[in-house]
Amino acid sequence: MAVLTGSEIILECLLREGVDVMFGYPGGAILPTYDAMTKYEDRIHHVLVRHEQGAAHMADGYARATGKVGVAIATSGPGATNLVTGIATAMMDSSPIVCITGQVPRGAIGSDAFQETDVTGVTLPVTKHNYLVMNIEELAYTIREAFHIARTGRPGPVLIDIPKDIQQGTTEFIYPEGEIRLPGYRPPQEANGDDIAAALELINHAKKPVILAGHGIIMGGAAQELRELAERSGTPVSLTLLGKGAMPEDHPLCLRMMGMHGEAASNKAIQEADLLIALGMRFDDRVTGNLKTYAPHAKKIHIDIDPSEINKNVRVEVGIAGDVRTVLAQLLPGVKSQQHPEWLSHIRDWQEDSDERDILRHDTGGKLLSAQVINDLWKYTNGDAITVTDVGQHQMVEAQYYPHKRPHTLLTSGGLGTMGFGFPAAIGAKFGKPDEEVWAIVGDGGFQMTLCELATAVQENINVNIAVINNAYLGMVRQWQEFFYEERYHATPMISPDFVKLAEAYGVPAMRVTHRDQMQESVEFARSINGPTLIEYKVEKEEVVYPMVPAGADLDAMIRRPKLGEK
Ligand SMILES: Cc1ncc(C[n+]2csc(CCOP(=O)(O)OP(=O)(O)O)c2C)c(N)n1
Repeated sequence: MAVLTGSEIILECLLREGVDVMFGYPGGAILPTYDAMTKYEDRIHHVLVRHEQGAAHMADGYARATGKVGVAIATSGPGATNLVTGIATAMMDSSPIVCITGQVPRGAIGSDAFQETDVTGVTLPVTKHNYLVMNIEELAYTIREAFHIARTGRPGPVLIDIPKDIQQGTTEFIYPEGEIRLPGYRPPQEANGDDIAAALELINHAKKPVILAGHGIIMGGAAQELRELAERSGTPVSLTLLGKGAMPEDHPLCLRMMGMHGEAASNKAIQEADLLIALGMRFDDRVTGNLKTYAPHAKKIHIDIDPSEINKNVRVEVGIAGDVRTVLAQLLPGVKSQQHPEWLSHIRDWQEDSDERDILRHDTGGKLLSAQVINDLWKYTNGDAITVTDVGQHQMVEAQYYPHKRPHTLLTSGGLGTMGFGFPAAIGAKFGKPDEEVWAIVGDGGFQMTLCELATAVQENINVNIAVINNAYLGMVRQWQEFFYEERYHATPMISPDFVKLAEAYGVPAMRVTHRDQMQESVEFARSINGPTLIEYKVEKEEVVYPMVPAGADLDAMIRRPKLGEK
């Protein structure tokens, strides 16, 4: 049996988990593991980020694009605390990542040693689970358990804090094969027969049903089952932001996005429905609006892997804690084949009304609008790229104007709404899916939070295209000021560097687009370069994303864009 150092054990265990890339930044407390990496560089590629937040987002982007566990690694103290925003982002969106942090040596813990932070304490509320390894004999099993917890049940981030002397110590390495047994951790799988019967009774007798499909469909690999349920029961499907890709958005039964900036028809259908079938979603306040008036006529079925989500925000008639794919497979044989033509034609009327309000139908007098940019990106990438957005207006415009066909193709920070996520997450996604075309779609504000990763993209020669939608404002906040704070635009006008020159200073080829007729050229330019590129789209400064449900308002109390000719 081989005697290995703790650091070697970490890397051996990562190999056995199938890890071939990790994102990180070195420092004193993790240096033994960095030193050991030199022996593993041919099997595990380490990507040197420029800020640890970027490492966590890259691991997250990798996880969202592939469904596999992403790995970030950092030193103690500031290295570890810099990861926290990325960990919280992964937690809110159920993304499986494992973060490894160095800790001061065991004997120094609690002494306010140099770069000591209680990282398990800090990350307790934002991890699915975390560990401080105090015994080298437990190291290998802990890593195995961490990956198991990250990827099973409701996925999420797990952190392992490893003191420096544990990394330096030695022991016989025995890889813990066999089943992982965790008392109290049994992610539910199947539904019981009574619940299936109760759900079928509601599905087969509904007149105005709507399916609500969330991230769980994508993470749970249930897109095919979702489609079968929709088609067999004739039920239209409304998507959460993170559910985009769960069903092709050009499918006749797809109502596209619901919620605060969702499609009006989607929201109205939810409010008029007599049955909601909620699958792998969690009734976030951005999708329900006012809970007191939410879907008042609907009976509700909720299927989710996390039992604590059932009856949390919305009380349901049938709540099933289970794996959404398994439970849908149980349901499908009992689902009656039917159509709901009247219901669908009613919904189509709402959709036609929305079409008349579409900004793309308006003559904008040569101004470049973010909707045009995103819709043209969709057109010239054949709607088939992986898009990774940042947070703000451009994120919602992406959701509205870039219809997705496949799961895992829109990656975005939904739950935490983390500005700075988009660009590093896109780098992570490209590592996970090297053969796919990856676009980071970011605002001028959020991009400036993590643009230091341009250097990482150059060092790795990673082929990510960056679309900076520059409106010279913190656009989404400006919109709230316009609607709800009497147009007092305080702290939202934003100066930016010359993004083209900045990119070029990093060694990233770049171009600026000010007119719509440059759109195709810009995509061709990005595609022609095998490495990172940046395109700055100078769009109208004072756009508004419609429709909008004001925070806490009824879901169908939307502020709408006027129709052509209306004020
Ligand atoms: C880290 C962080 N800080 C603050 C916010 C609040 N916030 C939400 S959207 C937004 C404006 C984003 O501006 P920009 O990146 O330029 O994108 P735009 O809305 O203009 O498309 C802000 C400040 C946030 N979501 N995340």
